[in-house]
Amino acid sequence: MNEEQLLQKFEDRIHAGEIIEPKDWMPERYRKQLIRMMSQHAHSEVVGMLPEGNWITRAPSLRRKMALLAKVQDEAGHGLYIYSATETLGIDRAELLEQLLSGQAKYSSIFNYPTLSWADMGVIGWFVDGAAIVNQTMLAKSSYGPYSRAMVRICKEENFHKKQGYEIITILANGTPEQKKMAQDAVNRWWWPTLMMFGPPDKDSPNSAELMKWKVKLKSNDELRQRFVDLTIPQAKAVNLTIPDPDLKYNEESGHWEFGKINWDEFWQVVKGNGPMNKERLRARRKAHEDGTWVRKAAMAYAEKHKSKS
Ligand code: BYC
Repeated sequence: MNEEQLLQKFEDRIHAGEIIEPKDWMPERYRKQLIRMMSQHAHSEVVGMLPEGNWITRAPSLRRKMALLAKVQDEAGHGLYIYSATETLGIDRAELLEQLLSGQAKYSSIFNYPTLSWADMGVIGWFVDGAAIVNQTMLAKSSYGPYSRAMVRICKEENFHKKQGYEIITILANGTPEQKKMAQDAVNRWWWPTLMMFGPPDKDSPNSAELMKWKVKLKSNDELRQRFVDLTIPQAKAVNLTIPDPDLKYNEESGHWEFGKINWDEFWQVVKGNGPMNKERLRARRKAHEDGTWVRKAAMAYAEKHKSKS
């Protein structure tokens, strides 16, 4: 078969809802797009450990400390699954890590904001993991097998993350006036950056058309953003917290919540590396990588020794 026929067969398979596996023929562009998106996702999980890791020692009780520790550990695991899934596309993990540490690779904008109070741990679980669930439930049906299977497992864990976050917020929102204020302040700071997580509006999203044609993405950035808003507003009302958007309005006809303008200039600044915490996040990742050198060396030496024995 020539290239054109192979492409036709590949697209027919996608159209028929078949799953593409690593050894199957795929267009180079599909492989490249997956490596781009999946590696950014893996990096996001690993960088995503930092804003919360920062609060493990300051969690207000042993129960909260254990839950947060487990959540941050889960995120390391998610990074690992997705790096492994990306490696099935023929790229080495060391190369992907180098792209992250050199500042060349992107990771989710959301992790470039600071975590200023304990309520931020609640709101990250509720909003950020909530947004991740909306995005990843769709990706669990994506056309690339190793990615979709990783998403199924990750979504299960994200559900716990979201529940622990919403529980923290519910307790603070029903607590003392200071606690309620802390919860509202966290909601005010994280709402808009969370909406940005879904990526630029569809009209400014250069990758969406191709990704949707090949069923890597099954829904657009704007569709998923809307779904998140529709799910989250009732949850905010249930705990008497206010979403910081004066333009929020329920549209009876469409059954959707309409929301105000997102500051896309801020989003692109953060993506370009100029967010409040970009430099700090990369500095922390580089330090963690350097500090881990001896562990990697020891693991390699152990593996080598084991190999020569068997
Ligand atoms: N931040 O054409 P577009 C998590 C970039 S982990 C930074 O729409 P696409 C969690 C985009 O890369 C969250 N950059 O792109 C972890 C592209 O640039 P390049 C991560 C962004 O791929 C721990 C350009 O803008 N989740 O949830 O069609 C604890 C144009 O965008 C962002 C994933 O990665 C952003 N927010 O759609 C808690 C999920 N948005 O590469 C939670 C998988 C866009 O062309 N990824 N850009 O230079 C996706 O679903 C899609 O890649 C996106 C973007 C929806 C994010």
